[in-house]
Amino acid sequence: SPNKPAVFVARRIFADIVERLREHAEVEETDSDEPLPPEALVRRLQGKAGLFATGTERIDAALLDACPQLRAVCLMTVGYNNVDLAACTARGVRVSNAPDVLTETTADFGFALMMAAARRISESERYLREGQWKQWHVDLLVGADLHGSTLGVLGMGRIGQAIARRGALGFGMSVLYHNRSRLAPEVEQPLGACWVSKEDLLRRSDHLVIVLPYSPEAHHLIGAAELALMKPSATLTNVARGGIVDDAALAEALQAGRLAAAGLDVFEGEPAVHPGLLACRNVVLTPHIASASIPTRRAMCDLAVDNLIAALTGGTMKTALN
Ligand code: 8YV
Repeated sequence: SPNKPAVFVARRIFADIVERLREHAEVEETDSDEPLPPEALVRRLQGKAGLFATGTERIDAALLDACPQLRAVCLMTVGYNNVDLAACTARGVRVSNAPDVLTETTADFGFALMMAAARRISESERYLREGQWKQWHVDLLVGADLHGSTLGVLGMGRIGQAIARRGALGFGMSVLYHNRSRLAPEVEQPLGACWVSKEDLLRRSDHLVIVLPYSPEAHHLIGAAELALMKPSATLTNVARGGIVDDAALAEALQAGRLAAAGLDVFEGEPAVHPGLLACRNVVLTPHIASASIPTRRAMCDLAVDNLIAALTGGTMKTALN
């Protein structure tokens, strides 16, 4: 109907969720799993008041100026590092992300990656599949323990806290964290979590997990100098964003035995992966799937659709960013 606002869905998502959006909006969608090049996105956005976005689209002043009818950008992701929020706000474009709905799923996966790295699960499976398993050795594929060790959380937001909870309450780990601000005592206490400096966190952690939002200030926050502070027996897990860790420096540290193992779901320049990391046996690599459970991916899409409908019908977005 001509009264419904026009929206564009920038990637193929769940068909029934698009149908729900159609009840409130004139929907144009792409059936593609490929990211749209910026020019194509601008073209498809002509005349659209809303955008259902997947976090990878660059939403900047140039795009906004080329799409003057755009009123709302709703992301199905928690990370919004590809959105120039100030440029949106200046043009009256409302923006939302999708926090909370993916917290526990992402924490589960971060924990799984950390365990896989510590206990060498990927490496063990490769060993078995390659037919190398001929006999038992006392030190065959021995790894590091999680229980009783020190968990370090860099970025103690929702997901960081959910990982800390798993470590403290489920695995008897001591929890250290570094964050711009300290948690309230009533949040720290049940986890036994201690705020420490970034340097102390690096020095003291047996298992470091990175769960920080990406920003230009966070670029290469973990580089060669930071990795050098870590214990050679430690593991590093990243479920945040590529670019926070200097992948070349990490590959070097892993290859040189200056770090025991890593679990990585995100990469600089993904979907490309640094060849040095691909060459390391002691790293578990996954294709940015930490939030990828069926209920969670659906909840992320549902939340973005709820926000889009609210923004375009004069309602209140549940998780507005501006
Ligand atoms: C997405 C994410 O799967 O929410 C986020 O910030 O990183 C993931 O949940 C990914 O960003 C898809 O582009």
